[in-house]
Amino acid sequence: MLLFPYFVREGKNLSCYATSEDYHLFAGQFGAELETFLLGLYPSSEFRFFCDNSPLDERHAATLAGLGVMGDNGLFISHTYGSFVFIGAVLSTLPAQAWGCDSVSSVKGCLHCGECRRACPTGYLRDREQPCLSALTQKKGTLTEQELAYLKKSGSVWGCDACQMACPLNRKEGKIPQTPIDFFHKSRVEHITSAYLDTLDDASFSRRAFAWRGKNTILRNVLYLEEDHKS
Ligand code: B12
Ligand code: SF4
Ligand code: SF4
Repeated sequence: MLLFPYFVREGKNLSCYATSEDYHLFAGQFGAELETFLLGLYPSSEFRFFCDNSPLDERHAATLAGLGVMGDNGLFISHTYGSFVFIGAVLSTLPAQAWGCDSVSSVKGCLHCGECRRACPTGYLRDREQPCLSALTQKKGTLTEQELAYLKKSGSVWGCDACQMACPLNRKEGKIPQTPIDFFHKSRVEHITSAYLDTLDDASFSRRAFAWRGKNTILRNVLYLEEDHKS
């Protein structure tokens, strides 16, 4: 299991994870190089890298690997960078003993302090009948009045970080540790407007993490909040 810390700064109206270019671009390139490296060491084995697309629950696997704890906000919280980490995995035909990885850690929980539940803008962490705002901002089509009310309350056009910003395990000496990975410091956008989306050609748009549901989905959210702001 591998972790890619990504926190630089909080986004103004979008989640931190989407402020740089799409992390799948970084992880994909990293994973391809790692597979080649491992194949060089063990030519008769097979290696396959995953990030966000593995058949495993990546949060659970990272906890079993001893890299951190499982948070009540549903996220994996690493010892060093908190929950602002993307999780990667390498699956291999090489026996676990050959990696020195033949035992697993016990799954440990977080502080159970309840800060994430209190901060959750839709109440999803208190009542699973409510939608998670992150999923809601990524939902295609028309949103209901209730869903639009959640959008308005949060002001987010993409993703949600409320349960992570509230979590005390994400702060070391009062600050959220910044990522040392250069990729996440470049090509940043921390406030999305319809004018900004207009400036993106198809190739630039496709390199953003908010592109995967198509332009209409994020544009719907942006236009709704811009209209609401005017009225
Ligand atoms: C589908 C998906 C989503 C969906 C569903 C989220 C979810 N919680 O599963 C949506 C679009 C909502 C989403 C949102 C986000 N995601 Co996402 N997502 C995934 C994906 C692709 C699969 C997850 C999965 O299998 N879910 C299955 C369901 C059943 O899991 P679950 O809903 O958590 O349910 C379990 C627990 O919640 C628990 N449970 C059940 N009832 C209750 C009730 C309470 C009160 C509690 C506390 C728990 C609990 O039991 C359930 C079964 O195990 C993974 C990548 C992967 N392959 O693992 C990334 C992944 C989990 N996502 C990630 C990220 C970064 C996010 C966001 C932070 C992005 C953002 N800022 O908006 C948010 C966080 C939302 C949250 N608090 O969970 C990272 C998480 C990194 C980390 N440190 O943990 C992952 C691992 C991707 C990656 N490779 O880095 N995601
Ligand atoms: S991402 Fe937002 S809406 Fe989803 S569980 Fe966390 S705080 Fe709640
Ligand atoms: S805010 Fe508290 S309860 Fe929620 S994940 Fe962090 S430590 Fe756990």
